[in-house]
Amino acid sequence: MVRKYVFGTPLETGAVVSNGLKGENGFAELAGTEGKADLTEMTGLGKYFSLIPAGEGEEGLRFVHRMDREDIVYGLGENVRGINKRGWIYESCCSDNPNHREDTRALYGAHNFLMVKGKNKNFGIFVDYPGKVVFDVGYSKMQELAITVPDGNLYFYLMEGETPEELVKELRQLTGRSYIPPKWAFGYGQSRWSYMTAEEVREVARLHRENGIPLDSIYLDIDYMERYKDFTVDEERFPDFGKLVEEMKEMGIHLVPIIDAGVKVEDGYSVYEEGVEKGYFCRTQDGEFFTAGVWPGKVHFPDMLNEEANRWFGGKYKVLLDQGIDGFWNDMNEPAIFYSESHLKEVFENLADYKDKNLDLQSFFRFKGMVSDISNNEKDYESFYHVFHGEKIRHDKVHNLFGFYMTKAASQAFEELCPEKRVLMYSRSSYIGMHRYGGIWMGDNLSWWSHILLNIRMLPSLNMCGFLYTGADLGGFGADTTEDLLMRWLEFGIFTPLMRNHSALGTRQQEVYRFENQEAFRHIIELRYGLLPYIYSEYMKAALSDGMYAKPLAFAYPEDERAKRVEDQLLIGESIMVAPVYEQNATGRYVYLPEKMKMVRFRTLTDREETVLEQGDHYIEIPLEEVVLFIRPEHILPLAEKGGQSVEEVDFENLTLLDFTLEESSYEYYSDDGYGKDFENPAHRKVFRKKAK
Ligand code: MIG
Repeated sequence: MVRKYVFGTPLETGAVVSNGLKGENGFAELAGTEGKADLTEMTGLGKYFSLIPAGEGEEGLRFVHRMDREDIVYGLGENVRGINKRGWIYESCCSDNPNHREDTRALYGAHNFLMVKGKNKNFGIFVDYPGKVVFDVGYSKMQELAITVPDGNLYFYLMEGETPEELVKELRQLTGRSYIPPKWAFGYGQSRWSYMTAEEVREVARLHRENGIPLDSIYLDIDYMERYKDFTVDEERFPDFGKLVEEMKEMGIHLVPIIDAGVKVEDGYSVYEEGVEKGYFCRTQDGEFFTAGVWPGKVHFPDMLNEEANRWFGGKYKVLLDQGIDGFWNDMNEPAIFYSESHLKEVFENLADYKDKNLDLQSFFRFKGMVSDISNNEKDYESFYHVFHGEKIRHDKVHNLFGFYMTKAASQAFEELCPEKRVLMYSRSSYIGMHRYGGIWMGDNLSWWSHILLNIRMLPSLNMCGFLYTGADLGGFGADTTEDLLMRWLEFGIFTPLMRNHSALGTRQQEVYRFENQEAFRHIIELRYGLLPYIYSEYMKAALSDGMYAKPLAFAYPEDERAKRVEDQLLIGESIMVAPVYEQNATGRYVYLPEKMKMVRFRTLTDREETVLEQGDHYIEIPLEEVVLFIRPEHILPLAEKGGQSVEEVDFENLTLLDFTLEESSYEYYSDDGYGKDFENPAHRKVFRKKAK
């Protein structure tokens, strides 16, 4: 049961698609601005929340819920900390923040969905408000969940259900089905900021193929463009681009270019000129186009929220589609602002005051702060405007929708330009509902061991919010990786739908063939390809049933007090549990088994060992080069024993069925061509069964 509460006159953000549900198991719409307290009493909201003004004389609202000690809070998508979000304060404010630290409050996405799993009550809430929202989950007061919206205009959805999975489904029914990428996008991808020339790209392709390391995609970061201009290709460094794309395809490799949010200000650049002429860029209060500095130098931001501008921007992807490109990643779409022209000017003026002065400490820090605060400055986000549904609206009020609409622009264009085909699309910034248009990657993490754990925890939280196609920069983006870090990370990464190795400019190069134990890397990546029939099948079933691909143990073992608290093991699909190693120099780890399971140890895809383990705690040896997973009782894990160099080469039909059958196990296998869209065709599903001997 979903209840919708309307406060004030909210904006239609576009997050919710299904307004048709009515009645008992559906949807009740309850509106009212007057007498908020009455409203909550009358409509059931009061059962969970008390509603108070956000502060003296403020128009904002605060929803307060008293938590029991044992309650678990799930959700909030892309954020730091645990699967259980208790004990920290999070802000929905899409931010270009490469510091994913324990005390970070906001990352790139705004995922205003959380669930409280209590002793006697389960409920979920979705706050549909596109500006900043604060989720204080036991930070100010350990037992209190307080959600603050700085504005009195919002939709508040309350979901009730027996289990968290039901609540997840209810959110998905409101917001639509998850994005389904082409099958090749489940292969291994190699990325770097940046491969600078066509030759470098060829070399990456060649070294993977020569060394027998499977690979399906190579990513083009900003330097493929001509001076960072969207929808251009540098002709000197990437001559005859279409041919390069073709040549790579012949090797089974897709090139995936990046698209940035800002459009370079440059005379003669058609995207810029058209945007100016048609007035498609965001403007300041005075009606000038807002100018920010990002990679290309000065840029204007397309008004992604304006329908016409949105369609126009989406149409531009055609330039690359026409050259054979079939996948993209959208970056810098929080949008990130290194500086704004106006703020920069102000800083320069103020700096003059400090010149030739003997700085006391206070003025020194003010001086220093002035410069360091220049990027992603709040004031800048308050200084430009959109035309959203015909209404002029200040950016900060709709800040969290920018990436959403940029990605929608692309997705809509793909629907129009190549309706039969799936195109790979994922974004850095996002808002609930964007999962219909694409996936996301988890942004600029670091080559830190703790970020493997962060990756493990973020995956189910994102799945809860609808984002199924996701993954982290494997090996770590910032800072220098090490061979063992990359190896352990890939051993978890083979289970994430998006499996991409990516690293930042200036850091140690981390293509797997650069390390000594190439063979081990090859085996790990081969295992991914062997697991693809299962991974793809589970992904598709999750997407098509509004379910989750990766789950916390608690969702499957709700009565198990231990399982409920496990934060470093996950269920991947219906058949298996994983327990990755995320500590350096560890040669194994403790694993908790909520029930009897069959452990499969992979030395390679085909050299494996099966051991049945009882319910309880086990110390499992996991040497650096090995992958261990656990099959649940009465479940089957289909495996393609002959992997391949690319997804195309994997045999999805002749499978080995690993299983843990006590009496009888069965598995519903989903398989399609991976490129078309007749998802519902029953021919894609068949059932495997096994009986005990
Ligand atoms: O300011 O395009 O998150 O993946 O390599 C950095 C360069 C801009 C941030 C992305 C990252 C990408 C990088 N970009």
